[in-house]
Amino acid sequence: MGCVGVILKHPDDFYPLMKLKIAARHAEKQIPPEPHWAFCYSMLHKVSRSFALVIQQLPTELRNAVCIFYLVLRALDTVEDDTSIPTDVKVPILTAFQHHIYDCDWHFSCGTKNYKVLMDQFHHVSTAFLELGKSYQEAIEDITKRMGAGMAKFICKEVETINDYDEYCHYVAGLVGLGLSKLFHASGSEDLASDYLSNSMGLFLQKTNIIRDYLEDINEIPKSRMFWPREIWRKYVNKLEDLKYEENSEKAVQCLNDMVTNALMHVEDCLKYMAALRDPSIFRFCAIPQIMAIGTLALCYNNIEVFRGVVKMRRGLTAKVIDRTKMMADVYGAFFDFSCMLKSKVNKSDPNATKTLSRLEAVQKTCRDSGVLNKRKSYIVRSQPRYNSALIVMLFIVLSILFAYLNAKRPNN
Ligand code: IN0
Repeated sequence: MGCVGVILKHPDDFYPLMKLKIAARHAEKQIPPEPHWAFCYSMLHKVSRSFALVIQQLPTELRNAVCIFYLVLRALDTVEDDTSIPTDVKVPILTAFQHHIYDCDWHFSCGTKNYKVLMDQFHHVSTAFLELGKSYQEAIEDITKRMGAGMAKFICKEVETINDYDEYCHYVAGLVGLGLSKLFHASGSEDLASDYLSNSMGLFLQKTNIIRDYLEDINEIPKSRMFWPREIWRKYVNKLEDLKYEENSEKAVQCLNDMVTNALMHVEDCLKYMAALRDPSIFRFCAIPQIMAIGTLALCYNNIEVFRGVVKMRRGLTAKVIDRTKMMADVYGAFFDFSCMLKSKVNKSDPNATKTLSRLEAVQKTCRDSGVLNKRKSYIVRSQPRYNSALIVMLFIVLSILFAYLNAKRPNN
């Protein structure tokens, strides 16, 4: 569907989309003048799109630490992901990464596109890292060390059991939660959150990514990447790749629903973590990715398209989440709405229906018991497009501007 079609189908996406565009323009103009910081912030915008905007809203000192933490993690990820690096070269790089961040002369060329630039010019990241406060540096160093070791462990090991799955997700995302909690605490704005809840925040995000990216990971060249645990998929197929074949559609969707049900077990911990945050900008930074995750799970659940192509929340819905997430009431509201959507998709004949429904009911109970589910705009998408007069006027204005612009650009003859 074209841009105009999407706006016609979801007219209330228009305003938050415009706001997001303006915010992105504004953020891009705020790149710091020092070359190393300029590199870090422009790289952040290139690799993380909307998430960069939320980082940008953090208080300056914490924002710099999070920006560097994010780029260090991306660099580690680039090394881990690059299948052209032999294992005996890759493992020592991963396990010594906590030293590389202190060394402005270190670099290792790998990855493609923006990630190649990040790796080639990693000295800018190290230079900026060395300007952070000691407590920020120590938190980043500690997590880099533990994550590098964990990634190295899983290079030679497949994700067999659900325990392995939780362990892998702990290394690549749970530790990010632990690191961020330390950075928030170091900034003086938050109490130190428990490792357990911090880990759950990362696991919920990473499990959602793993579910959503099934096809991309299985089709990876030269070698598939497999993160779905055998303990789950073996109940449905003999090989993980069999899930993508049309003749296995029914089993594939059941397996997918099993994976979503597994991810849902982290929701209550995530709500607890977010409810304890005090600083509004830190709260938004944490809450937006979490709402995106539950929204993505709602979209993926019972959806065969996960095995056929890309299933992502539409840009307008992302813009709406960014626009509307201000306090815990908004989070409870969003989790309640997306749980409703998930509940409506559960088929009684699904082998995990009872478990899925009981997890969703528990989430809804937490949201209801918060006592703040009041009158608010719903995230649930109406299936019928609504054409309202405000939209038609808006569209008319936009088209007129576009027409005038195109006319002005026509060469005079
Ligand atoms: C993140 C997380 C993140 C943000 C806030 C609190 C967190 C607490 C625990 C763990 C992770 C937390 O959020 C980002 C979100 C992101 O990058 N979104 C992408 C969208 C997309 O589809 O990729 C964007 O471009 O906007 C996240 O996914 N991860 C991440 C990485 C580093 C940091 Cl500092 C924070 C990655 C991951 C693997 C889930 C941890």
